Amino acid sequence: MSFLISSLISVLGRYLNPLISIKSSSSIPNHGTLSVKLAPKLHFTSDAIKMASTDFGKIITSNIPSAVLFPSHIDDIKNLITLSYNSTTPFPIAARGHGHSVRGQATARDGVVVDMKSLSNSHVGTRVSWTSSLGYYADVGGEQLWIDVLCATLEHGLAPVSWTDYLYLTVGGTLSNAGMSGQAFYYGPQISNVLELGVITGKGEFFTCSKHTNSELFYAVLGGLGQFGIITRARIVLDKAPKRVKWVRMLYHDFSAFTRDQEHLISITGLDYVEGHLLMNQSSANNWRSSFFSPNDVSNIASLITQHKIIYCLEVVKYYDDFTTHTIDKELKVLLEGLSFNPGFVFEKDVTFMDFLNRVRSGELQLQSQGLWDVPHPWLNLFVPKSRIFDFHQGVIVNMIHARNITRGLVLLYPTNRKRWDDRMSAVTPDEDIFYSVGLLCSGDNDNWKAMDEQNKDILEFCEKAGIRFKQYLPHYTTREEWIDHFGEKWSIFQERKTMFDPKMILSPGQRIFHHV
Ligand code: ZME
Repeated sequence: MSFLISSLISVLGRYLNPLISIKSSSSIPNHGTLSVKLAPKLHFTSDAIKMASTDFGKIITSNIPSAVLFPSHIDDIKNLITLSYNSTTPFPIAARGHGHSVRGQATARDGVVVDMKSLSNSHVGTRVSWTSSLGYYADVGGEQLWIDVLCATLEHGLAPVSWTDYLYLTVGGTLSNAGMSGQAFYYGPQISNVLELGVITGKGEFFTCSKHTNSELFYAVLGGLGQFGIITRARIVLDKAPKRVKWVRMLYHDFSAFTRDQEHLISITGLDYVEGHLLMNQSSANNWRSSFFSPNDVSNIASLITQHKIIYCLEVVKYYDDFTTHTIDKELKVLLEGLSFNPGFVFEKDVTFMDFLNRVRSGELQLQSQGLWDVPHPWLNLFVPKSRIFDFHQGVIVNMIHARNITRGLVLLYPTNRKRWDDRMSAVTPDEDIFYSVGLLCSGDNDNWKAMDEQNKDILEFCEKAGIRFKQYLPHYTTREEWIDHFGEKWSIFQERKTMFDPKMILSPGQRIFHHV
Protein backbone atom coordinates (compact mmCIF):
# COMPACT_ATOMS: atom_id res chain seq x y z
CA MET A 1 0.00 0.00 0.00
CA SER A 2 1.36 3.40 -0.89
CA PHE A 3 2.13 5.83 1.88
CA LEU A 4 -0.50 8.22 0.52
CA ILE A 5 -3.31 5.69 0.63
CA SER A 6 -2.37 4.40 4.05
CA SER A 7 -2.29 7.90 5.54
CA LEU A 8 -5.62 8.67 3.89
CA ILE A 9 -7.14 5.56 5.49
CA SER A 10 -5.64 6.49 8.81
CA VAL A 11 -7.06 10.04 8.62
CA LEU A 12 -10.48 8.79 7.57
CA GLY A 13 -10.24 6.15 10.25
CA ARG A 14 -9.97 8.83 12.90
CA TYR A 15 -13.47 9.90 12.11
CA LEU A 16 -14.79 6.43 11.64
CA ASN A 17 -13.21 4.62 14.52
CA PRO A 18 -12.12 6.18 17.81
CA LEU A 19 -9.62 3.36 18.28
CA ILE A 20 -7.68 4.32 15.18
CA SER A 21 -7.71 7.89 16.39
CA ILE A 22 -6.18 6.79 19.70
CA LYS A 23 -3.64 4.59 17.99
CA SER A 24 -2.42 7.31 15.70
CA SER A 25 -2.49 10.15 18.22
CA SER A 26 -1.51 8.43 21.41
CA SER A 27 1.66 10.47 21.73
CA ILE A 28 -0.09 13.79 21.20
CA PRO A 29 -1.37 15.23 24.48
CA ASN A 30 -4.94 16.44 24.22
CA HIS A 31 -6.14 16.77 27.78
CA GLY A 32 -9.72 16.26 28.76
CA THR A 33 -10.82 13.64 26.29
CA LEU A 34 -11.51 10.04 27.21
CA SER A 35 -9.21 8.84 24.47
CA VAL A 36 -6.24 10.61 25.97
CA LYS A 37 -6.87 9.10 29.41
CA LEU A 38 -7.16 5.67 27.84
CA ALA A 39 -4.31 5.90 25.37
CA PRO A 40 -1.49 4.71 27.66
CA LYS A 41 -3.52 1.72 28.79
CA LEU A 42 -4.57 0.62 25.31
CA HIS A 43 -2.00 -1.67 23.75
CA PHE A 44 -1.72 -2.38 20.03
CA THR A 45 1.34 -4.63 20.21
CA SER A 46 1.28 -7.98 18.46
CA ASP A 47 1.89 -9.83 21.75
CA ALA A 48 -1.15 -8.25 23.39
CA ILE A 49 -3.31 -8.80 20.31
CA LYS A 50 -2.21 -12.41 20.00
CA MET A 51 -2.93 -13.13 23.68
CA ALA A 52 -6.42 -11.67 23.33
CA SER A 53 -7.22 -13.51 20.07
CA THR A 54 -7.43 -16.97 21.55
CA ASP A 55 -8.27 -18.88 24.71
CA PHE A 56 -7.95 -22.24 26.50
CA GLY A 57 -10.00 -23.89 23.76
CA LYS A 58 -7.36 -23.02 21.12
CA ILE A 59 -10.03 -23.48 18.45
CA ILE A 60 -11.03 -19.91 17.68
CA THR A 61 -7.99 -17.87 16.61
CA SER A 62 -9.18 -15.38 14.01
CA ASN A 63 -11.19 -12.99 16.18
CA ILE A 64 -8.42 -10.42 16.17
CA PRO A 65 -9.11 -7.35 18.34
CA SER A 66 -7.86 -3.87 17.38
CA ALA A 67 -6.45 -3.28 20.84
CA VAL A 68 -6.21 -4.64 24.40
CA LEU A 69 -7.02 -2.49 27.42
CA PHE A 70 -4.92 -3.07 30.53
CA PRO A 71 -7.02 -1.21 33.10
CA SER A 72 -5.50 -0.09 36.38
CA HIS A 73 -8.83 1.17 37.71
CA ILE A 74 -12.45 0.28 36.92
CA ASP A 75 -12.89 3.85 35.62
CA ASP A 76 -10.65 2.84 32.71
CA ILE A 77 -13.28 0.25 31.75
CA LYS A 78 -16.07 2.77 32.24
CA ASN A 79 -14.23 5.25 30.02
CA LEU A 80 -13.64 2.64 27.33
CA ILE A 81 -17.29 1.60 27.19
CA THR A 82 -18.40 5.24 27.25
CA LEU A 83 -16.05 6.03 24.36
CA SER A 84 -17.58 3.25 22.30
CA TYR A 85 -21.14 4.05 23.38
CA ASN A 86 -20.83 7.72 22.39
CA SER A 87 -19.09 7.00 19.11
CA THR A 88 -20.98 7.12 15.82
CA THR A 89 -19.46 3.70 15.16
CA PRO A 90 -19.48 1.84 18.49
CA PHE A 91 -16.77 -0.83 18.70
CA PRO A 92 -17.19 -4.18 20.48
CA ILE A 93 -15.67 -4.83 23.91
CA ALA A 94 -15.07 -8.10 25.78
CA ALA A 95 -13.82 -8.73 29.30
CA ARG A 96 -11.18 -11.44 29.47
CA GLY A 97 -10.33 -13.07 32.79
CA HIS A 98 -7.98 -16.03 32.93
CA GLY A 99 -8.90 -16.88 29.32
CA HIS A 100 -10.49 -20.25 30.01
CA SER A 101 -13.35 -19.99 27.56
CA VAL A 102 -13.17 -22.70 24.89
CA ARG A 103 -14.89 -21.03 21.92
CA GLY A 104 -13.52 -17.51 21.80
CA GLN A 105 -16.30 -16.19 24.06
CA ALA A 106 -13.97 -13.53 25.46
CA THR A 107 -12.72 -12.28 22.09
CA ALA A 108 -13.76 -9.06 20.34
CA ARG A 109 -13.02 -8.97 16.63
CA ASP A 110 -12.01 -5.44 15.55
CA GLY A 111 -12.78 -4.23 19.04
CA VAL A 112 -11.10 -4.07 22.44
CA VAL A 113 -10.44 -6.93 24.84
CA VAL A 114 -10.21 -5.82 28.48
CA ASP A 115 -7.52 -7.74 30.33
CA MET A 116 -9.34 -7.92 33.66
CA LYS A 117 -6.41 -9.40 35.57
CA SER A 118 -4.45 -6.17 35.24
CA LEU A 119 -6.93 -4.74 37.80
CA SER A 120 -5.78 -7.16 40.45
CA ASN A 121 -2.83 -5.06 41.66
CA SER A 122 -4.86 -1.99 42.45
CA HIS A 123 -8.36 -3.27 43.01
CA VAL A 124 -10.30 -4.47 46.04
CA GLY A 125 -8.78 -7.97 46.32
CA THR A 126 -10.75 -10.00 48.86
CA ARG A 127 -12.28 -8.49 52.02
CA VAL A 128 -14.12 -10.64 54.57
CA SER A 129 -17.05 -9.32 56.67
CA TRP A 130 -19.94 -10.42 58.82
CA THR A 131 -23.33 -8.84 59.41
CA SER A 132 -26.28 -10.22 61.34
CA SER A 133 -28.52 -10.08 58.29
CA LEU A 134 -26.08 -11.46 55.71
CA GLY A 135 -23.80 -13.68 57.81
CA TYR A 136 -20.24 -14.12 56.57
CA TYR A 137 -19.38 -12.89 53.10
CA ALA A 138 -16.39 -11.81 50.99
CA ASP A 139 -16.19 -8.75 48.78
CA VAL A 140 -13.96 -9.67 45.88
CA GLY A 141 -12.83 -8.09 42.64
CA GLY A 142 -14.38 -9.60 39.50
CA GLU A 143 -10.86 -10.17 38.22
CA GLN A 144 -9.87 -12.28 41.24
CA LEU A 145 -9.10 -15.96 40.76
CA TRP A 146 -11.08 -18.35 42.96
CA ILE A 147 -7.79 -19.76 44.27
CA ASP A 148 -6.97 -16.28 45.62
CA VAL A 149 -10.45 -15.92 47.11
CA LEU A 150 -9.94 -19.29 48.80
CA CYS A 151 -6.53 -18.39 50.22
CA ALA A 152 -7.77 -15.02 51.52
CA THR A 153 -10.93 -16.39 53.14
CA LEU A 154 -9.13 -19.37 54.71
CA GLU A 155 -7.09 -16.83 56.69
CA HIS A 156 -10.35 -16.16 58.52
CA GLY A 157 -11.29 -19.83 58.78
CA LEU A 158 -13.98 -19.25 56.13
CA ALA A 159 -14.57 -20.25 52.50
CA PRO A 160 -17.14 -19.92 49.69
CA VAL A 161 -19.64 -22.79 49.65
CA SER A 162 -19.98 -23.50 45.91
CA TRP A 163 -17.06 -24.13 43.59
CA THR A 164 -15.79 -25.00 40.16
CA ASP A 165 -13.52 -28.04 39.75
CA TYR A 166 -10.66 -25.77 38.67
CA LEU A 167 -9.80 -22.70 40.73
CA TYR A 168 -7.69 -20.69 38.27
CA LEU A 169 -10.76 -18.99 36.83
CA THR A 170 -11.94 -15.46 37.57
CA VAL A 171 -14.98 -14.65 39.68
CA GLY A 172 -16.46 -12.49 36.90
CA GLY A 173 -16.03 -15.27 34.36
CA THR A 174 -17.64 -18.08 36.34
CA LEU A 175 -20.52 -15.85 37.51
CA SER A 176 -21.25 -14.96 33.88
CA ASN A 177 -21.87 -18.68 33.27
CA ALA A 178 -22.95 -20.53 36.45
CA GLY A 179 -19.98 -22.12 38.25
CA MET A 180 -20.60 -25.85 38.62
CA SER A 181 -19.04 -28.55 40.73
CA GLY A 182 -19.99 -31.32 43.12
CA GLN A 183 -21.31 -28.90 45.78
CA ALA A 184 -24.04 -27.57 43.45
CA PHE A 185 -26.58 -30.31 44.30
CA TYR A 186 -26.81 -28.80 47.79
CA TYR A 187 -25.80 -25.13 47.52
CA GLY A 188 -26.65 -24.51 43.89
CA PRO A 189 -24.09 -23.21 41.39
CA GLN A 190 -21.84 -20.26 42.24
CA ILE A 191 -24.41 -17.82 40.81
CA SER A 192 -26.83 -18.95 43.56
CA ASN A 193 -24.36 -17.87 46.23
CA VAL A 194 -23.85 -14.19 45.37
CA LEU A 195 -25.30 -11.39 47.52
CA GLU A 196 -24.32 -8.37 45.46
CA LEU A 197 -22.48 -7.38 42.28
CA GLY A 198 -20.70 -4.30 40.96
CA VAL A 199 -21.36 -4.04 37.22
CA ILE A 200 -20.42 -1.62 34.43
CA THR A 201 -23.17 -1.81 31.82
CA GLY A 202 -22.95 -1.43 28.05
CA LYS A 203 -23.83 2.24 28.56
CA GLY A 204 -20.68 2.75 30.59
CA GLU A 205 -22.60 3.19 33.86
CA PHE A 206 -21.56 1.54 37.12
CA PHE A 207 -24.25 -0.01 39.33
CA THR A 208 -24.24 -1.96 42.55
CA CYS A 209 -26.97 -4.55 42.29
CA SER A 210 -28.55 -7.30 44.39
CA LYS A 211 -31.89 -9.06 44.62
CA HIS A 212 -33.27 -5.92 46.33
CA THR A 213 -31.47 -3.11 44.48
CA ASN A 214 -31.25 -2.92 40.68
CA SER A 215 -32.47 -6.49 40.75
CA GLU A 216 -33.11 -6.67 37.00
CA LEU A 217 -29.43 -6.07 36.35
CA PHE A 218 -28.42 -8.48 39.12
CA TYR A 219 -30.40 -11.40 37.69
CA ALA A 220 -29.50 -10.48 34.11
CA VAL A 221 -25.76 -10.61 34.78
CA LEU A 222 -25.80 -13.95 36.69
CA GLY A 223 -25.29 -16.47 33.90
CA GLY A 224 -25.65 -13.59 31.43
CA LEU A 225 -22.67 -14.59 29.25
CA GLY A 226 -21.22 -11.09 29.51
CA GLN A 227 -24.11 -9.57 27.54
CA PHE A 228 -25.27 -6.93 30.02
CA GLY A 229 -22.24 -5.67 31.86
CA ILE A 230 -18.76 -6.33 33.11
CA ILE A 231 -18.65 -7.69 36.67
CA THR A 232 -16.11 -5.63 38.60
CA ARG A 233 -16.91 -6.93 42.09
CA ALA A 234 -18.98 -9.60 43.80
CA ARG A 235 -20.14 -10.27 47.35
CA ILE A 236 -19.83 -14.01 47.87
CA VAL A 237 -21.52 -16.14 50.55
CA LEU A 238 -19.04 -17.75 52.96
CA ASP A 239 -19.29 -20.45 55.60
CA LYS A 240 -16.92 -21.96 58.16
CA ALA A 241 -14.16 -23.80 56.30
CA PRO A 242 -13.41 -27.38 57.33
CA LYS A 243 -9.79 -28.37 57.96
CA ARG A 244 -9.87 -31.72 56.21
CA VAL A 245 -12.00 -33.93 53.97
CA LYS A 246 -12.71 -37.62 53.51
CA TRP A 247 -12.62 -38.23 49.78
CA VAL A 248 -14.15 -41.49 48.52
CA ARG A 249 -14.33 -43.11 45.08
CA MET A 250 -16.56 -46.08 44.35
CA LEU A 251 -16.54 -48.00 41.07
CA TYR A 252 -19.52 -49.43 39.19
CA HIS A 253 -19.81 -51.43 36.02
CA ASP A 254 -23.59 -51.00 36.03
CA PHE A 255 -24.71 -47.55 34.87
CA SER A 256 -28.13 -47.93 36.39
CA ALA A 257 -26.72 -48.77 39.84
CA PHE A 258 -24.30 -45.86 39.47
CA THR A 259 -26.97 -43.27 38.68
CA ARG A 260 -29.37 -44.71 41.26
CA ASP A 261 -26.72 -44.23 43.95
CA GLN A 262 -25.76 -40.76 42.69
CA GLU A 263 -29.39 -39.67 42.73
CA HIS A 264 -29.81 -41.09 46.22
CA LEU A 265 -26.73 -39.26 47.50
CA ILE A 266 -27.89 -35.87 46.17
CA SER A 267 -31.29 -36.39 47.81
CA ILE A 268 -29.93 -36.79 51.36
CA THR A 269 -28.01 -34.36 53.53
CA GLY A 270 -24.61 -35.15 54.94
CA LEU A 271 -22.26 -35.22 51.96
CA ASP A 272 -20.54 -32.03 50.82
CA TYR A 273 -19.68 -33.01 47.26
CA VAL A 274 -21.03 -35.56 44.77
CA GLU A 275 -19.60 -36.06 41.26
CA GLY A 276 -18.84 -38.90 38.91
CA HIS A 277 -16.72 -39.71 35.88
CA LEU A 278 -15.96 -42.50 33.45
CA LEU A 279 -12.95 -44.79 33.43
CA MET A 280 -12.13 -46.31 30.05
CA ASN A 281 -8.92 -47.62 28.57
CA GLN A 282 -8.97 -44.85 26.01
CA SER A 283 -9.23 -42.09 28.58
CA SER A 284 -6.90 -43.40 31.26
CA ALA A 285 -3.74 -42.16 29.57
CA ASN A 286 -5.12 -38.69 29.85
CA ASN A 287 -6.86 -38.94 33.18
CA TRP A 288 -4.92 -36.83 35.63
CA ARG A 289 -7.12 -37.93 38.49
CA SER A 290 -5.50 -41.36 38.45
CA SER A 291 -3.00 -40.18 41.08
CA PHE A 292 -5.83 -40.82 43.55
CA PHE A 293 -5.27 -44.58 43.37
CA SER A 294 -2.30 -46.55 44.70
CA PRO A 295 -0.31 -48.63 42.17
CA ASN A 296 -1.92 -51.80 43.54
CA ASP A 297 -5.41 -50.30 43.16
CA VAL A 298 -4.55 -49.19 39.63
CA SER A 299 -3.84 -52.74 38.47
CA ASN A 300 -7.10 -54.05 39.99
CA ILE A 301 -9.00 -51.20 38.38
CA ALA A 302 -7.30 -51.83 35.04
CA SER A 303 -8.60 -55.43 35.09
CA LEU A 304 -12.08 -54.21 35.95
CA ILE A 305 -11.97 -51.82 32.97
CA THR A 306 -10.72 -54.56 30.68
CA GLN A 307 -13.56 -56.79 31.82
CA HIS A 308 -16.40 -54.24 31.53
CA LYS A 309 -15.00 -51.64 29.06
CA ILE A 310 -16.73 -48.70 30.78
CA ILE A 311 -16.44 -48.18 34.52
CA TYR A 312 -18.33 -45.45 36.37
CA CYS A 313 -16.55 -43.75 39.24
CA LEU A 314 -18.79 -42.18 41.87
CA GLU A 315 -16.89 -39.59 43.85
CA VAL A 316 -18.03 -38.12 47.17
CA VAL A 317 -16.51 -35.95 49.86
CA LYS A 318 -17.41 -35.27 53.45
CA TYR A 319 -15.79 -32.32 55.21
CA TYR A 320 -14.64 -32.68 58.84
CA ASP A 321 -12.70 -30.96 61.58
CA ASP A 322 -10.37 -31.86 64.43
CA PHE A 323 -13.30 -32.09 66.82
CA THR A 324 -15.13 -34.61 64.59
CA THR A 325 -12.10 -36.80 63.83
CA HIS A 326 -13.37 -39.60 66.04
CA THR A 327 -16.87 -39.68 64.49
CA ILE A 328 -16.20 -38.95 60.81
CA ASP A 329 -15.52 -42.55 59.76
CA LYS A 330 -18.75 -43.73 61.41
CA GLU A 331 -20.77 -40.89 59.82
CA LEU A 332 -19.34 -41.62 56.41
CA LYS A 333 -20.06 -45.32 56.78
CA VAL A 334 -23.71 -44.57 57.56
CA LEU A 335 -23.99 -42.23 54.56
CA LEU A 336 -22.55 -44.82 52.18
CA GLU A 337 -24.46 -47.79 53.60
CA GLY A 338 -26.51 -49.75 51.09
CA LEU A 339 -24.73 -48.45 47.99
CA SER A 340 -24.27 -50.90 45.11
CA PHE A 341 -20.71 -50.28 43.93
CA ASN A 342 -18.70 -53.30 42.83
CA PRO A 343 -17.64 -55.10 46.03
CA GLY A 344 -14.14 -54.12 47.10
CA PHE A 345 -13.94 -51.20 44.70
CA VAL A 346 -14.15 -48.39 47.23
CA PHE A 347 -11.12 -46.16 47.79
CA GLU A 348 -10.64 -43.46 50.37
CA LYS A 349 -8.27 -40.56 50.83
CA ASP A 350 -7.92 -38.11 53.68
CA VAL A 351 -6.59 -34.72 52.54
CA THR A 352 -6.71 -31.05 53.54
CA PHE A 353 -9.65 -28.94 52.36
CA MET A 354 -7.23 -26.94 50.21
CA ASP A 355 -5.71 -30.03 48.58
CA PHE A 356 -9.18 -31.28 47.73
CA LEU A 357 -10.50 -28.02 46.28
CA ASN A 358 -7.30 -27.41 44.33
CA ARG A 359 -7.08 -31.01 43.04
CA VAL A 360 -7.16 -30.14 39.34
CA ARG A 361 -4.10 -27.90 39.71
CA SER A 362 -1.69 -30.79 40.27
CA GLY A 363 -3.13 -32.44 37.17
CA GLU A 364 -2.57 -29.20 35.28
CA LEU A 365 1.08 -28.96 36.34
CA GLN A 366 1.62 -32.57 35.31
CA LEU A 367 0.06 -32.02 31.90
CA GLN A 368 1.95 -28.76 31.46
CA SER A 369 5.25 -30.52 32.06
CA GLN A 370 4.28 -33.00 29.32
CA GLY A 371 3.20 -30.22 26.95
CA LEU A 372 -0.37 -31.56 27.09
CA TRP A 373 -2.14 -28.59 28.69
CA ASP A 374 -1.74 -25.88 26.07
CA VAL A 375 -3.54 -27.92 23.39
CA PRO A 376 -6.92 -27.64 21.59
CA HIS A 377 -9.92 -28.34 23.86
CA PRO A 378 -13.04 -29.14 21.83
CA TRP A 379 -15.15 -29.40 25.00
CA LEU A 380 -18.86 -30.03 25.12
CA ASN A 381 -20.78 -29.49 28.36
CA LEU A 382 -24.41 -30.52 28.56
CA PHE A 383 -27.18 -30.50 31.13
CA VAL A 384 -29.24 -33.64 30.48
CA PRO A 385 -32.65 -34.17 32.12
CA LYS A 386 -32.72 -37.13 34.47
CA SER A 387 -35.65 -38.71 32.61
CA ARG A 388 -33.44 -39.23 29.53
CA ILE A 389 -30.07 -40.08 31.06
CA PHE A 390 -30.31 -43.75 30.01
CA ASP A 391 -31.05 -42.80 26.41
CA PHE A 392 -28.15 -40.38 26.54
CA HIS A 393 -25.90 -43.04 28.03
CA GLN A 394 -26.74 -45.60 25.36
CA GLY A 395 -26.69 -43.24 22.40
CA VAL A 396 -23.73 -41.07 23.35
CA ILE A 397 -21.52 -42.77 25.93
CA VAL A 398 -21.80 -46.36 24.69
CA ASN A 399 -22.49 -45.99 20.97
CA MET A 400 -20.34 -42.98 20.26
CA ILE A 401 -17.71 -42.17 22.87
CA HIS A 402 -16.86 -45.77 23.70
CA ALA A 403 -17.55 -47.41 20.35
CA ARG A 404 -15.76 -44.87 18.18
CA ASN A 405 -12.81 -44.44 20.52
CA ILE A 406 -12.03 -40.90 19.34
CA THR A 407 -12.42 -38.99 22.60
CA ARG A 408 -9.27 -38.31 24.59
CA GLY A 409 -9.85 -36.68 27.93
CA LEU A 410 -12.17 -36.72 30.86
CA VAL A 411 -15.89 -37.50 30.88
CA LEU A 412 -17.75 -36.13 33.91
CA LEU A 413 -21.32 -37.18 34.70
CA TYR A 414 -23.27 -36.33 37.85
CA PRO A 415 -26.80 -35.27 38.81
CA THR A 416 -27.74 -31.99 40.45
CA ASN A 417 -30.91 -30.42 41.88
CA ARG A 418 -32.60 -27.64 39.93
CA LYS A 419 -34.35 -26.24 43.00
CA ARG A 420 -31.10 -24.46 43.87
CA TRP A 421 -31.28 -22.40 40.62
CA ASP A 422 -33.31 -19.17 40.43
CA ASP A 423 -35.36 -18.75 37.25
CA ARG A 424 -34.89 -14.98 37.26
CA MET A 425 -31.19 -15.51 36.50
CA SER A 426 -30.07 -15.63 32.86
CA ALA A 427 -28.55 -19.11 33.25
CA VAL A 428 -30.49 -21.84 31.47
CA THR A 429 -31.19 -25.39 32.70
CA PRO A 430 -33.40 -28.25 31.51
CA ASP A 431 -36.95 -28.13 32.78
CA GLU A 432 -36.71 -30.99 35.29
CA ASP A 433 -36.09 -31.16 39.06
CA ILE A 434 -32.97 -33.27 38.60
CA PHE A 435 -30.62 -32.96 35.66
CA TYR A 436 -27.18 -34.36 34.93
CA SER A 437 -24.13 -32.26 34.32
CA VAL A 438 -22.17 -34.02 31.59
CA GLY A 439 -18.73 -32.74 30.65
CA LEU A 440 -16.98 -34.15 27.60
CA LEU A 441 -13.64 -32.54 28.32
CA CYS A 442 -11.61 -33.54 25.29
CA SER A 443 -7.94 -32.76 24.83
CA GLY A 444 -6.80 -32.80 21.22
CA ASP A 445 -3.74 -32.02 19.23
CA ASN A 446 -3.48 -29.94 16.10
CA ASP A 447 -4.46 -32.95 13.98
CA ASN A 448 -7.11 -34.85 15.91
CA TRP A 449 -9.19 -32.14 17.58
CA LYS A 450 -11.40 -31.76 14.52
CA ALA A 451 -12.49 -35.39 14.74
CA MET A 452 -13.58 -34.85 18.35
CA ASP A 453 -15.33 -31.66 17.31
CA GLU A 454 -17.17 -33.53 14.54
CA GLN A 455 -18.21 -36.15 17.08
CA ASN A 456 -19.53 -33.38 19.32
CA LYS A 457 -21.76 -32.30 16.44
CA ASP A 458 -22.97 -35.90 16.07
CA ILE A 459 -23.71 -36.00 19.80
CA LEU A 460 -25.79 -32.83 19.60
CA GLU A 461 -27.59 -34.17 16.55
CA PHE A 462 -28.30 -37.49 18.26
CA CYS A 463 -29.81 -35.69 21.27
CA GLU A 464 -31.94 -33.45 19.01
CA LYS A 465 -33.25 -36.41 17.03
CA ALA A 466 -33.95 -38.42 20.17
CA GLY A 467 -35.91 -35.45 21.54
CA ILE A 468 -33.70 -35.16 24.64
CA ARG A 469 -34.43 -31.68 25.98
CA PHE A 470 -30.87 -30.94 27.07
CA LYS A 471 -29.22 -27.54 27.45
CA GLN A 472 -25.66 -26.66 26.65
CA TYR A 473 -23.62 -25.34 29.58
CA LEU A 474 -20.94 -22.82 28.50
CA PRO A 475 -23.01 -22.74 25.28
CA HIS A 476 -21.58 -22.31 21.83
CA TYR A 477 -23.88 -21.53 18.90
CA THR A 478 -23.43 -19.78 15.60
CA THR A 479 -26.96 -18.77 14.59
CA ARG A 480 -29.66 -16.61 16.12
CA GLU A 481 -32.17 -19.49 15.81
CA GLU A 482 -30.01 -21.73 17.97
CA TRP A 483 -29.72 -19.06 20.66
CA ILE A 484 -33.48 -18.48 20.63
CA ASP A 485 -33.98 -22.21 21.11
CA HIS A 486 -31.33 -22.31 23.86
CA PHE A 487 -32.98 -19.56 25.90
CA GLY A 488 -36.48 -20.86 25.21
CA GLU A 489 -38.94 -19.03 27.46
CA LYS A 490 -36.14 -16.77 28.63
CA TRP A 491 -35.32 -15.40 25.18
CA SER A 492 -37.72 -12.44 25.28
CA ILE A 493 -36.47 -11.26 28.68
CA PHE A 494 -32.88 -11.83 27.57
CA GLN A 495 -33.51 -9.56 24.60
CA GLU A 496 -35.31 -6.94 26.70
CA ARG A 497 -32.42 -6.90 29.13
CA LYS A 498 -30.00 -6.44 26.23
CA THR A 499 -31.96 -3.39 25.07
CA MET A 500 -31.97 -2.08 28.62
CA PHE A 501 -28.31 -2.58 29.58
CA ASP A 502 -26.36 -2.80 26.30
CA PRO A 503 -28.57 -1.21 23.63
CA LYS A 504 -25.67 -0.64 21.24
CA MET A 505 -24.64 -4.30 21.51
CA ILE A 506 -21.11 -3.51 22.51
CA LEU A 507 -20.39 -6.26 25.05
CA SER A 508 -19.08 -9.82 24.57
CA PRO A 509 -19.45 -10.22 20.79
CA GLY A 510 -17.51 -13.51 20.98
CA GLN A 511 -20.65 -15.24 22.27
CA ARG A 512 -22.23 -14.57 18.87
CA ILE A 513 -25.68 -14.01 20.35
CA PHE A 514 -26.31 -10.55 18.95
CA HIS A 515 -23.26 -10.36 16.66
CA HIS A 516 -22.75 -12.68 13.74
CA VAL A 517 -19.43 -11.73 12.25
C1 ZME B 1 -16.24 -27.20 32.41
C2 ZME B 1 -15.52 -28.10 33.36
C3 ZME B 1 -14.21 -28.39 33.31
C4 ZME B 1 -16.04 -28.77 34.42
C5 ZME B 1 -15.02 -29.47 35.00
N1 ZME B 1 -13.91 -29.24 34.31
C6 ZME B 1 -12.65 -29.77 34.50
N2 ZME B 1 -11.68 -29.31 33.76
C7 ZME B 1 -10.43 -29.79 33.88
N3 ZME B 1 -10.11 -30.73 34.73
C8 ZME B 1 -11.07 -31.23 35.50
C9 ZME B 1 -12.37 -30.77 35.41
N4 ZME B 1 -13.08 -31.45 36.30
C10 ZME B 1 -12.28 -32.29 36.91
N5 ZME B 1 -11.05 -32.19 36.44
